[in-house]
Amino acid sequence: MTTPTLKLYELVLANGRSVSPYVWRIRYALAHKGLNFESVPLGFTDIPRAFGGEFKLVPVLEHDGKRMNESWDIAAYLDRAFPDRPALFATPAEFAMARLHDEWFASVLMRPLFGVYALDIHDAARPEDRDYYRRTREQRVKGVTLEAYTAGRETRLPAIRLALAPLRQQLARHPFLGGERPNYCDYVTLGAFHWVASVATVPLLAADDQVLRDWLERGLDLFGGVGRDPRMRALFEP
Ligand SMILES: N[C@@H](CCC(=O)N[C@@H](CS)C(=O)NCC(=O)O)C(=O)O
Repeated sequence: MTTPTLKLYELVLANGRSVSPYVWRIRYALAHKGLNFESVPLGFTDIPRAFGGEFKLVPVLEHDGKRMNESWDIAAYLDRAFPDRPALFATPAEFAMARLHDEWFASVLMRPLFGVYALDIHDAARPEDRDYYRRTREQRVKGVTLEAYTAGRETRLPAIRLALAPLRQQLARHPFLGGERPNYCDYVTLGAFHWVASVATVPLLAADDQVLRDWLERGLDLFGGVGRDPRMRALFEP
């Protein structure tokens, strides 16, 4: 079924791949609801121009000419605007629990992951975006260069792998974080792995991390394989 009125503004790298973890969760959310969309690829430095300064970050979703940002607002909007499609959040409690999952993942994992992949993102960005990315990200880490910020990054991988233990425990009980079927917790988490897989020059996960490997394979296969992309880099050590 086509829904030509939806446009998703995405952040892309030099190879054209969509990189943002927040965009990826909306890609999955749209697929979950069976909604097609037109993709509008933007580089880092295109974003302010594309929205006349109204939005500084993507995802931005356009529906019937109305634009909105913030991935959580977009996800909630999709359930309101398309109530006849499969719900992303079956109840307010599910919405609240998925937000809790996102808060946990963001506070425990997103910054350490940035610490490992900050320079890889720079190197994978479009050449015309690299100076902007470096300047803004080095400001964010108090003027430390991306090279210094990521130095010795391999030594930080064991702690990150350990921090993923709650996911493995849940996935030993159920095929998806959401239980028998994927829910927004899966999309939030898959989004982060897509971010890493877009840029990683060092694999995040150990070769024998079978539980996460199996879940990722299931996640990539969802909705006819929307997550499959030959440009993805290895997430697992050989
Ligand atoms: N809270 C926002 C975060 C979105 C966000 O951080 N987007 C990043 C990409 S991961 C972005 O657009 N960055 C552009 C820039 O830094 O100029 C959401 O959930 O949508």
